[in-house]
Amino acid sequence: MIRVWGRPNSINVQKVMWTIAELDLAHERIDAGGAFGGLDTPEYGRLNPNRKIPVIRDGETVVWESNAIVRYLAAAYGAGSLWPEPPATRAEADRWMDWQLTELAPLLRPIFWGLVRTPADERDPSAIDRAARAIGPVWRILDDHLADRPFVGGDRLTMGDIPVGCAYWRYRNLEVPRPELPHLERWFARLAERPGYRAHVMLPLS
Ligand SMILES: N[C@@H](CCC(=O)N[C@@H](CS)C(=O)NCC(=O)O)C(=O)O
Repeated sequence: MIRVWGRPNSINVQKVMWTIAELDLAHERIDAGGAFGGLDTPEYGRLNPNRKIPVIRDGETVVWESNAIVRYLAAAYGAGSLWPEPPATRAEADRWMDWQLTELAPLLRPIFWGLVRTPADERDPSAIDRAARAIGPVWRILDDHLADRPFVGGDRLTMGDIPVGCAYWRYRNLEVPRPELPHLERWFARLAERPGYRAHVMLPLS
């Protein structure tokens, strides 16, 4: 039984819950973070010294950092499916996971926080606008990559789709100007057929 700490509206928790759903793993999720609190206890600090969500415990193994959790679960339970065995295919999946954290997240965060988690009278419209203009060309890089393959890592869903799939749901639901992203839209339609994506990612932004 895998135990997950985190609230369902956190993008980083969504990555983990979607992965668990794809792998059909027995699990229990404990609400933590945001309005649920619980991150400042000594016990939580021992689980994750960063006092962030998500964290998982699988037997004696504790993992924090969402993309590391997705990799762990894929390696432990998804060999040949979410975890591609050939190193070159795995590197393809892997690099889009790092890309989500390093290239996309720093631009998506100010838009999401600005429009969803900041009261209207406290928003910084110029910071939101700057990030919204900057993120379009970054998404176009993934759009180009998906022009000739159905999923990020090739013919089928891998761990590489998970972080960017969670980020794309947020992006396409934020009220900002977006470029045409036809290949991303076709990929999104494929993700939206998956029960785990619908249950854990396609949620109202909050
Ligand atoms: N790089 C970390 C970031 C973790 C993170 O920033 N988590 C946020 C939620 S998405 C958090 O714990 N916020 C405090 C809270 O929810 O109370 C990861 O990917 O897991």
